[in-house]
Formats: sequence, structure tokens, C-alpha cells
Amino acid sequence: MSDTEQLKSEALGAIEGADSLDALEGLRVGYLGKQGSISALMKTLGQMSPEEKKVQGPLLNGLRNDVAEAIATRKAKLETAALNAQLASERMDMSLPGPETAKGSVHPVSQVMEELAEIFADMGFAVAEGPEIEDDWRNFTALNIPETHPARAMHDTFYFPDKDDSGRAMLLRTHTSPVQIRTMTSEEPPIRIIAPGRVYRSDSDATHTPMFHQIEGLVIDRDIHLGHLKWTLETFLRAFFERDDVVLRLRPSYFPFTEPSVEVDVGYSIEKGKRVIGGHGDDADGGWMEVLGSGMVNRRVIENCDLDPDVWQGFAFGTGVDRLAMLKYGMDDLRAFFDGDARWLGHYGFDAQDVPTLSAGVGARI
Ligand code: 2NM
Repeated sequence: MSDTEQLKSEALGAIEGADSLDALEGLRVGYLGKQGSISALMKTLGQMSPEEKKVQGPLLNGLRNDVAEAIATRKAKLETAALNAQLASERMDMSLPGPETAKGSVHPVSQVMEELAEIFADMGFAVAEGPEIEDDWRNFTALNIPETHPARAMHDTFYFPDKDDSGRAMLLRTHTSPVQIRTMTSEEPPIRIIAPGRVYRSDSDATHTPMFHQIEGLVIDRDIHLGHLKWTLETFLRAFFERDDVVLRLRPSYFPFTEPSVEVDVGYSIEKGKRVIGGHGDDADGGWMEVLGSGMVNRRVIENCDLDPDVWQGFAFGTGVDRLAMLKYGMDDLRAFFDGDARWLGHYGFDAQDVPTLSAGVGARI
């Protein structure tokens, strides 16, 4: 065998035996690199006589091409094997449960808002929303709240320094009632809406935060009376607290926007040493807890919205979402609601996939 053939069979054997891309690269450098043995042979062509070159030239070129081709073939094989191994090691069983990772949770206020929307949707109410920055006509005047009413005072209401284009004072809404005004001035009755959302009052202590959440409801139709109000609130509170023995007590009250006005208490009882909603408040161990304000919409409010109060009547109600959440899920400090403490959220938050539905029960599975 000639030297060239000897070298070729040696090289092809080594290439075929290379078991990694690194080893193969080592061989390539050894044969074909600048200092490689085949490259060194190629350099000897320069010193050869033309006759010798004619013979050795094609032989060495053939050697170089055969070795380069063997390396390329081997390389493709090793790369395919490496890719297959990687794919095998990274194979994922999509039917396995997800890994245990830190999860976010749904804030109790959001959870309760969802529950309320679900309950009222079932009774035919739509969810209405409006801006948190309002004007004093929609927030106060249209609602029959007099210019001198204490709620309008600077120390209760956050006012903006400038008036709007039509000269109205601008403020952070102190309740969601302006949403009802917006609905009555933009839509034809019959109206059945709830208005949940953030409201602001200049108030801050253990039971009050300057921002809190309210939900108000409004029904406007022909021949609406207090009986409709009582049935609606009773049905709502029984669904929300998930007990058929929720008992309501209606007490006469006063709000400028409703006439007559009614405050609504629910009976509570003591179970396992804790106050729970349900049962008759006058039972032994029982009591009454105020949960809602409500009434028949004052005819002056209906007039302010350019509706005829002799044709259209209705009822409205309002309550605090934060307080409802505390009552249902047993939190006792309102301020913790808005601290954004991850441990509090981890404890009191809800599973995002556990969506409240009437069919599955509005209460979350805990
Ligand atoms: C309450 C209590 C009683 C109320 C009234 C209206 C409107 F716009 F229709 F006049 N909206 N909300 C209302 C009535 C709110 O919250 C304690």
C-alpha cells in the first residue's frame, strides 16, 4: 500500500471511530488544519518535479477530499445522534400535573365582586361602570344631595383644584351612584343594573380606608314598589351567604336620594363561638347586623335625569364590598385588604381557576 493509501485508511478508520463531535473536530484539525498531516503533504507538492506533481497531485487531492467528506458524513451522523439524545432527554409529558410554583391569587374583593355580578346577572341585572373622576352634579346634585350637605365638605370629599369645561367641580366619586345617574340619563327604562367599583372618601382609621369598594343597584320600571326591593335583597343575601335562613329586618331611614329610605339588617347567630350570618336576629344568642342601605328612588332624582316620575319608579340599594368580603370570609382588619402583603394574599386569596358560578356555588371551594 502507498503512503497515501496507508494514511487514508488510517484516517477513515479514525473518523469512523470518533464518538463525539469534539473528538471528530480534533481529527479534522489533525489532518486538514493548518498544521495538519494532510495539509503538510499538500505543501510538499511545491517542491516536486512537474512529473511527480502530475502523479501525486490528484492522489493528495483525492486523499484530502475523501477525508473531508468522511468527516462531514461522520459529523452529520453525530449531530443527528446528539439532537435525538437531547430531544429524548427533554421530552415532556403534557398530561403530567404542573410543577409546584409560586402562584398568584384572586383578592377577596375581586372574588366577592365576581360573586355579586354572578348573583345579580341571574336576576337580570347588567353590570354598569363609570369613571372614578366625576363631576359634582352627577356625584351630588342629581342625587338630591343639597349644596350644604356635610358629605360635600372638603374634609369628606377629595376635590380636584380645577373645574371641568362646563364649570363643574371635579372630584373622586364618593359612591358609585353617579353610574346610576349616567345610566338613567343615557338609557331608556326599564333599567336593571348593578354598579360595583372603587370609591373615595377622606376618611382613615381601623374601619375606614380612603379608597374602598361599593356596589350599588338600581331598578327603574313601571309600578316598582318596596316589595320588589325586599325580594331582590333577600334573594341576593341568601345566594351570597349561601344560606336559606338569612332573615332581613327593614328599618326606616333617611337618604336624600331615596324616599322612603330603608336600612337593611340581617340576622346573625353564634356557631362554634363565631358570628355567622343566618338565623333570626331575635333568637337567643342572635343579633342584627346592618348590611345595606336602600329605598325607593326619590322622584326628584328621576326628574333630574329627565324621566317622568309619574311613569317610572324604582328602587336602589348600596353596600360596601370590602365589608361583605370580611363578613363572608372572616377577615377582621380592613386595612390589611390594601397592604399588598403576599402572605395575607396567600392566606385569604382565591384560586384564579375557581370562578364563582351559581351552578357550582358562588362561594369558593376552600
Ligand atoms: C345607597 C342607599 C340607598 C342609591 C340611590 C341611587 C340612585 F342613583 F338611584 F338614586 N343609587 N344608589 C342608594 C340608595 C345607595 O347606598 C348605601
